[in-house]
Amino acid sequence: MRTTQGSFIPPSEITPESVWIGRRRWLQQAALGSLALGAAGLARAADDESPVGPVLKAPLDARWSTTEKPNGWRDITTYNNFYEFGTGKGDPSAHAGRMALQPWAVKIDGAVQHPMTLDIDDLRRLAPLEERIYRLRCVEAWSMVIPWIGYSLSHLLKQVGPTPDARYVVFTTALQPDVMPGVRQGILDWPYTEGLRMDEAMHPLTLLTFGVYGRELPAQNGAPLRVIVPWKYGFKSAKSLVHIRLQSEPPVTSWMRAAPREYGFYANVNPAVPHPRWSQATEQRIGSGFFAPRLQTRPFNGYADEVAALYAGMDLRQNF
Ligand SMILES: Nc1nc2c(c(=O)[nH]1)N[C@H]1C(S)=C(S)[C@@H](COP(=O)(O)O)O[C@H]1N2
Ligand SMILES: [Mo]
Repeated sequence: MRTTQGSFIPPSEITPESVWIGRRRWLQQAALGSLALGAAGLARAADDESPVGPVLKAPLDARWSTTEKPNGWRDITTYNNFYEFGTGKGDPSAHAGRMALQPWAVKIDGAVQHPMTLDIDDLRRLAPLEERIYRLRCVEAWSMVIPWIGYSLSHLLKQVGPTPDARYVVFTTALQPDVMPGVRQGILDWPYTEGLRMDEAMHPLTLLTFGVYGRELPAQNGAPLRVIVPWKYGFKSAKSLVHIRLQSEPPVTSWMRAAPREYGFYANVNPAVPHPRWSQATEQRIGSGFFAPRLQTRPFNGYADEVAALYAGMDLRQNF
């Protein structure tokens, strides 16, 4: 996902992806045992697939989960978009570990009766955690299946008592320039901000997310908490939240500001509306192998039964 203002992405930021692909290939070969690496090399490859980090367990919520096979830990934690750390898919796993995660608090204010600032422990305890296996469809036409852990954002929003003026929710994410090489390069207008209409934010599918694969979120996936909106392109699912604001006006988000023709406010997954520079009709499932057939992208990323009613009467070509 690069904007038309292409000049601000130096070639050095594009190479890490090829480095990453090289490493993957190495790991695949190691796993096949086709290289004479010995036990250490094989153990390394196996370890890469084992979840690491503090345990965070939650019962599976089958009602809101897909039965598709989840991607492996390695794909989910090494093929990332987190532009604060660079534009390469391997940059977040290489650099996000330096982010300061403690203490962590989220301010919730704006059009609410009870503005509050909650620390991460308060937030995690606010409602029962559930595991939700969601498809994630990136605007770059790849996808994954990911077992997230969290609870519906609506639980938090109800706590603060939205006033009648609360028509939109704005998410602002962490800004730690000292440890974020992408921020120093000015790729986007930082901090990264995203937004939802209030009814989208209140929909049970919208997950306030604390973990993945039975562990606390790794830094590169948006530790210590993020939002996941599975029927929208991945960029709507803002990582490492520090501020949630309710307001009456629609926000101008970071991606809208960077390239308004390419990234709309709604960003609902829509195979019928191509990105100005590529088709959105199909997608590559990460980890399925380079020669695997591409999948047909589904309207609302396959969640149309759950969310299409939110957009009744709207022209989704106009409101892309
Ligand atoms: N703060 C922040 N959040 C972000 C991004 C980002 O660059 N910065 N990238 C988005 C994009 S484009 C995608 S596809 C998803 C990727 O989430 P994942 O790396 O956990 O799969 O995070 C989204 N959230
Ligand atoms: Mo994305």
